Amino acid sequence: MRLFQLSPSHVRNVLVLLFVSAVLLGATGVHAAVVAVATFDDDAEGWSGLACPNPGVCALGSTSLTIEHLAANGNPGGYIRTQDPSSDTAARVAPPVSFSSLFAPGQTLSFDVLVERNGGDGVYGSATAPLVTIETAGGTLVFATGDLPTIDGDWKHYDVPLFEDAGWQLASTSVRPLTPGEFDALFATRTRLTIISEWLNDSADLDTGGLDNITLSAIPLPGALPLLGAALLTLALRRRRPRG
Ligand SMILES: [Ca+2]
Ligand SMILES: [Ca+2]
Repeated sequence: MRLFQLSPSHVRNVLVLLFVSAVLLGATGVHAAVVAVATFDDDAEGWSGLACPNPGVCALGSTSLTIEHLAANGNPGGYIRTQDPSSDTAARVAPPVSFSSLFAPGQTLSFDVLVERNGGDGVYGSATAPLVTIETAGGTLVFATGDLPTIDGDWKHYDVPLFEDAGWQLASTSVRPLTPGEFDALFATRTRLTIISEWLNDSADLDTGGLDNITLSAIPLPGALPLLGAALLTLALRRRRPRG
């Protein structure tokens, strides 16, 4: 059996196929496809604010919180923000049904944040912040980050995977990592997703957390992949023909 003995012409064919495939993949776009995006250029686009028990555990009971829409100084254009609701609660935002109904496992949720102390004495209360929480039948999925924005700095971008990832933990009676397959099972029972909109310890309730460009995206199957498969199959069949 000498299945993998390739002649120089076969090697050349494979190299040509790989080059053409790379060009096709680039041309057809392996980039993430935007499923939904909130740019907040005109208004808050139906997003709602929540005051949740510290450090942002909305599943323990939340009250509604006013969302401010600002027409300028976003990233770019308009953006939304919430003000620190109280020293007992943390501000978060939740999407309207028109946005949340598009959630599916495998997507990425991205957004830009702006943390402003507004003259208060704001400092981070913790080295990590719960970027996104997903309330499920089995507890709250929490995706936290230790990569915090600069206070009174620029807009900071985050990408949160809506699929199995070491960044996700499950908070119920305690906080623990997920077991393989557990994210998908819990995600299927989700009741609410929230995004952080308050970051600082601030006794004066002055700090605000801005959000812009909340984007839901998915990696589509590249249109060129079937072409690549067909090309490789053709090559394989040609190699199997008897010579002569
Ligand atoms: Ca904007
Ligand atoms: Ca605060």
